[in-house]
Amino acid sequence: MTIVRSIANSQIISTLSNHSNKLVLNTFLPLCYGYKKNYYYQNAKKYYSTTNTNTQFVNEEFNKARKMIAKDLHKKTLASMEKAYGIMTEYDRTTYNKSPLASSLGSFKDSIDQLKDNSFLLVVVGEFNSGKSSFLNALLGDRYLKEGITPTTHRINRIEFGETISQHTIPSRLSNTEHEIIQLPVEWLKEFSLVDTPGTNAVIEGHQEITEHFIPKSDLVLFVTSIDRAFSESEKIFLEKVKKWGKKIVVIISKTDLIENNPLSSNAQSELNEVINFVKDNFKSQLNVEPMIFPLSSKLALKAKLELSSSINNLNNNLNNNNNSSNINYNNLLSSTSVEPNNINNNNKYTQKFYQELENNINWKKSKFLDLEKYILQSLDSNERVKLKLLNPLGVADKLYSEFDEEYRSQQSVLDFDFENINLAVAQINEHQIDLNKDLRHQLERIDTILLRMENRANTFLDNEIQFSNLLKLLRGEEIRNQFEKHVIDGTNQEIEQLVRNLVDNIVDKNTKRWKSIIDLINQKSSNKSQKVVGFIRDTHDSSDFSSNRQQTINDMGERTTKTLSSYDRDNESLLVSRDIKNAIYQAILFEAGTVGVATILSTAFFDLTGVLGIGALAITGLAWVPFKKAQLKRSISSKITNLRLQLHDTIQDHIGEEIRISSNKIQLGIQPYIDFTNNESKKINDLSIKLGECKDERQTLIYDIEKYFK
Ligand SMILES: Nc1nc2c(ncn2[C@@H]2O[C@H](COP(=O)(O)OP(=O)(O)O)[C@@H](O)[C@H]2O)c(=O)[nH]1
Ligand SMILES: [Mg+2]
Repeated sequence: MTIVRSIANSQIISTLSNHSNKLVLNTFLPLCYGYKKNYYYQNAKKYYSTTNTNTQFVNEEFNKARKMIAKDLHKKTLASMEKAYGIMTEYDRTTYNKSPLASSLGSFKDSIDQLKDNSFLLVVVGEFNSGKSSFLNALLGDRYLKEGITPTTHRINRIEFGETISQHTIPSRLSNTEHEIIQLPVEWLKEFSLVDTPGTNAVIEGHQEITEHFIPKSDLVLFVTSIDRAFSESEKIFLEKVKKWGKKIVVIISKTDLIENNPLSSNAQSELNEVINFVKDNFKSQLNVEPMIFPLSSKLALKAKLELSSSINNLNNNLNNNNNSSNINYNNLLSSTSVEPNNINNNNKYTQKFYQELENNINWKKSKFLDLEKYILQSLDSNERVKLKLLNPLGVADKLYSEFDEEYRSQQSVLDFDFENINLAVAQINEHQIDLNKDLRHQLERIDTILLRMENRANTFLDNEIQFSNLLKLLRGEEIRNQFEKHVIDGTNQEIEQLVRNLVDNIVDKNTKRWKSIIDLINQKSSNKSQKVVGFIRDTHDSSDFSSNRQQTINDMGERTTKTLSSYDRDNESLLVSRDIKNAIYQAILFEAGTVGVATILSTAFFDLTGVLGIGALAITGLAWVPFKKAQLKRSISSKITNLRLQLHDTIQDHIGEEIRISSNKIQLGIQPYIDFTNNESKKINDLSIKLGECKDERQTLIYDIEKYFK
């Protein structure tokens, strides 16, 4: 009502130029939405109902119910769309590489905002020079938009409601250009916003981007194609994009007067039909839709409206001159804040007069513009608009859902690779452990051999030394003991030490090699995929950790683990091990604490011998003890060596076995970030898929309801 009141305000009226008078006259009447809706709407409907028998009058109650349903569906659609937007934005935010969804998300947001906005966004698209601006001028009734090639036609023009005619620019959100905002005091613009676009094949960079930006937002797309080059290749490409946003497209074939005025054209109607069929067929085959097609001439339509405006003014003058009380004054008509019942007829008469005048106008008839105005006024009634408005974000959402499905598939295939890599790496770690343990067993066998040789040496020593002829030497325990140490024991520990040192070296070398082979395997397998990979580990609680994407993770863990693996101090470690071994050998054979060592065994044996000799029983049984003691010593040494073997096995198993476990763990820990990363990614994408699955179901239900209630 504000417009009406403000126009009623004489001050504003006086500032309105003739220009705006014409504007309101030519646009307000044919498209008298909103203001005194029932009155004008019914008038218009009655008017159209005489020409269109299909018009249905729906009963009031039904309308009321439908309004409530509309409100409810609006709420539900908004909630579902905002939920989906939230889910996808979060996914995009936590994705290191720019996700392919990023570009569509802005458009999705726009379409949601458009649902919140009350106005119905009609976006006029088509190639440069196809007649878009001229069409809007014809619709608005005057030349508000520049036609042809001028600097402003390079800009997006948004036409919206304003209390007075005004024009200003606002910077574009997407590019360096500006948008032209044209405000007109046209009542129906309270419900409609119009967007005039520069053209889909505009030569100046950035236009296409802007044009495509407005498409996702639009509630309805009016596609203008010129009759002299209808449905060109570039139009086809453009329309495919429009269709992907799930938009309803209405087709205008412009400049039909060109055929009629063509002196070479013998049968204009059949030529026109040909073009219509061509466009229709192409839409069907290329886009799989059957659009509404309006062939028209904006040039003739505007001409007719401009002619009419002057004749109405004359009519007003006449009426005012003849009867001032009739009140069918153009300005008065618009300025009525309420339409008194006794005025209705006059106004109705006026409306009718307007259309009759237009109908009688030869240019208007020829323009075929009426069909399109009827479509906007009548067919595109509030129900249809509710439906299209609700379907707008749902259509855009569908595009995003399919883009997500695409993303999901590609992510899954990368993750499959990752899991395969991880399995291979884990298998390698197991193999590594088996391999090292095999080496360990092998070295233990060699230690056994060394000990066996020592036992043999001990036996030989005992055979050679424990003899009656050697009695004196035997009695000097220290000497025999030194000899035993020198001939039997010495060298054994060095040999074993060397073996252990080799074993440790071997582990360190094999660790490094194995790790390298695991990393190579992961890198090599990943390199094919990593370009496409949208992977990362990002702690959502710690926004500083933005650097670790998938490749980074792999690189980092490579370096880190190589370092920890080579940080193993092989010299120190083998020194420790060898010290243990040395102790074990000497303790077992010679100085074993708490048990009887070799030396003790020997000296005990010798003591026994000397004891025997000392009591002078030498001749009797003494010598008979020698072989017996020798055998006893051999058995004792053998059992000592067996113990030693077991002890060495234990010691080496403890040290080296532990080292094998530690290094395998280090490798396992090395790939852990990659495992975490992959699990994390997998969980994220699957969670997203589940959540979006719910949104998809909601979308289906909503579409079903919208189609059901707003047929
Ligand atoms: N003959 C004829 N010319 C038209 C018609 N509509 C537009 N034109 C002309 O086509 C050219 C491009 O029109 P314009 O509306 O600026 O196209 P836009 O670039 O799509 O906005 C201008 O020279 C217009 O005068 C029409 O219905 N008939
Ligand atoms: Mg233009």
